[in-house]
Amino acid sequence: MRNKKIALITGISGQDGSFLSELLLKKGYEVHGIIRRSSSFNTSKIDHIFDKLELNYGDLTDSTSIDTIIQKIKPDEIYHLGAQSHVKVSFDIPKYTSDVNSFGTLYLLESMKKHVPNAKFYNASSSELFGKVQETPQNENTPFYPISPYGVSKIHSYWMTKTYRQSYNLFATNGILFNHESERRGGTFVTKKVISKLIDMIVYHGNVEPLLIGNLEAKRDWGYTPEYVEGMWKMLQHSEPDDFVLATGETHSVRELIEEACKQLNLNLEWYGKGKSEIGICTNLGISRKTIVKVNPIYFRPNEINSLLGDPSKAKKLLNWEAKIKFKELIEIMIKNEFNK
Ligand code: NAP
Ligand code: F7E
Repeated sequence: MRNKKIALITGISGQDGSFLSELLLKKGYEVHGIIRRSSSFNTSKIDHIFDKLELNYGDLTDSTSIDTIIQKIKPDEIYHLGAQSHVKVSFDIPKYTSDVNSFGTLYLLESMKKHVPNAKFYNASSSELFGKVQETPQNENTPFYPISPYGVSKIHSYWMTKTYRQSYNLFATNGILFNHESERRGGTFVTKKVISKLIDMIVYHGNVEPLLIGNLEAKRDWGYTPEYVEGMWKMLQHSEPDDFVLATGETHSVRELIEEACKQLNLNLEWYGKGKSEIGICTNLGISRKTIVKVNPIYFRPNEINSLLGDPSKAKKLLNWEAKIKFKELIEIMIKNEFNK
């Protein structure tokens, strides 16, 4: 009998992996993670807890490394968060995205079946599965209609998780998570990109290039990551494996995100033009009017999900999970933490 539960996290160096590691360490787990070899440091988000973690080199495209690690560690809980997680990039590298996101999940499930069939498995599924949405809001029963290589790769991963649950009686759960953000979000995702750039505007008195932005009208259900990793943990403590949506139940556009961030930063923003030529001018940054936002079509996607809105009522009822931090407070937290950095 082991005196500590052992957790294995794929994607431990990412946004969610870093917050989940902190949570599991606080709960007394022995936390192991899989990291990729990189020619430059890729552990900045977990450096503050580095000495408390057990890290193993591996890659989700390499079934041998996955199998060796699971056989060695024999985890009680596996949190599968590793992925090529950028939707726009998935249009540029669709095969690699599938190799990592679809087959990585399969390798983990096979290895779990072989070495630790009594372990619990969390699969990082995504609201991108809903794609061209078939109903609003989206819940666990809403039909899927993915429209990006990322979404399709995650459909494979979702169904493989469900198939292993049903065929081999594994405790394998899908968390269908809507967008969740924090100061640790990768810099190319829209919330982090907008907030860091607007803060740079202030710090450098407007002497920086404008924020180049894509589709201003796309709407997302944005929540705060620490709350979502708590939801992942709760899913694996539930009496049985299942599928759960985690979301705030609010949706806002990229335009609203920029407007709210400007408001909180006391930047007066005025929009001019339309479509590809739209710009945002700030009237109170220095003495002259300054263009701080510019639409740039290079950030448009070949296919776009116009709007996502989650219905998290199942998670509320069965897991007692609820997103307390909504849109405005999320932006407030991200701004505060960005300034502190
Ligand atoms: P993230 O910050 O992009 O982190 C992705 C992690 O996966 C990183 O640790 C990355 O390692 C690792 N990884 C990438 N390719 C790998 C490979 N070939 N082998 C091993 N590891 C690899 O993503 P996140 O925001 O934390 O999201 C966590 C998971 O939830 C992902 O599966 C994502 O698709 C899914 N998801 C996220 C959201 C969201 O809003 N954040 C919503 C729904 C679902 P490096 O650090 O070396 O790059
Ligand atoms: O885009 C629009 C963009 O890249 C959000 C991943 O964690 O959540 C994330 O995927 C929206 C889209 O996130 C820019 O077109 C406008 O409509 O921040 P994002 P995402 O694509 O929603 C899901 C749930 C995941 O599962 C993914 O792993 O913002 N947008 N202008 C832009 N997006 C970016 N990145 N950059 C722009 O300049």
